[in-house]
Order: sequence, then structure tokens, then C-alpha cells
Amino acid sequence: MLLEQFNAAPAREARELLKPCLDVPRWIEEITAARPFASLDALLATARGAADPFTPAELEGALSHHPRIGEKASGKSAEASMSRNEQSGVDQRDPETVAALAEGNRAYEEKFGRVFLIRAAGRSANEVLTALQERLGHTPEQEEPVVAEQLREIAVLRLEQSLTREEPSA
Ligand code: 2AL
Repeated sequence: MLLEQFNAAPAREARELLKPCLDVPRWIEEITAARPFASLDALLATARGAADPFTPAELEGALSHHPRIGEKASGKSAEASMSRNEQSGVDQRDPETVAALAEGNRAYEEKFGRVFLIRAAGRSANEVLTALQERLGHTPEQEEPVVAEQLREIAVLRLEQSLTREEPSA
């Protein structure tokens, strides 16, 4: 879908495009209601603003959609395909890195009680691993804003991609 189509689409279709980017109903409603947007930049600025801050419940709800780093999402949904694209730089061929990521994910979940989340697009496996190891040293209070920022970055990137790609209309 392109911006002009998104601006003119029925609310139901706008919501459908937004949901795989970030499954927070309030976020989806705020953006849908703020249409039309004069530019993609204006839309992305609204999208970022509506995701800042999140309530703790919104954060946990949105996080539950993300597969672990190193675990490729399966299926044909828009969400799964975006997640696979984002993780495509995380090389699965080096067994040491794969094992270190799995161990880091495990340690992170044990410490923070939720999945380790990072904007994976544009990051290599080693960059992800370095960030994971650094963040393992955080307190929960230090980690909270980092997670929220990663969710925002993923959402804004997904939205930008969803609106710059022509897709065959159903
Ligand atoms: C992901 C994902 O699926 N895409 C991304 O950017 N990050 N998952 C994660 N656990 O960080």
C-alpha cells in the first residue's frame, strides 16, 4: 500500500496494515484516526509519538509477538515475513554464535522474565550478541526504556516498509 491509499482506505484496512507493525490497539487507533498524512515523514513522526510512552501492558502485549533472535518466524503472515527479513543479517551458520545467542536469550529471559528484543534489521549476529551481553548487565529499570525504544524502532521501520512497497491489491 502507498501513503495515498493508506490515507483513503477504510479504517479497517488501515488497521490491518498497522497491526503487524505493532500490535498495540491504542497505537493503531491513534494513527488510523490521524489520517490523512501529508507525507510519509509526518506519518512516521506520529507513529513514533504514539508509541512513546507505552504502558507496561502495551509493552508486554507487543513483545509477545516477537520470536527470539535466532528463531525464524514460520508462516506466511505479514508479521512473520517482516520478522524473517529483519533477522536475515543474523547469520545462522556459525555454530558458536548460534550457541552464544541461545545462551544469552536464556539468561535474559531468566533475569527479566521476557524475550530479549532488539531491532535486528541492519545488525549482524555479532552486533546483536554484543548488545545482548551488555543489556544482561542492566537493572530492570535500566532495561525498560531500552526495550520500549527497540519496539518503536521496529514498528516505525515496518510501517515505512509497508508503505513504500507496491503490493498487488486483493
Ligand atoms: C526481532 C524480530 O523478530 N525482528 C526484530 O527486529 N527483532 N525479535 C527479537 N526478539 O528481537
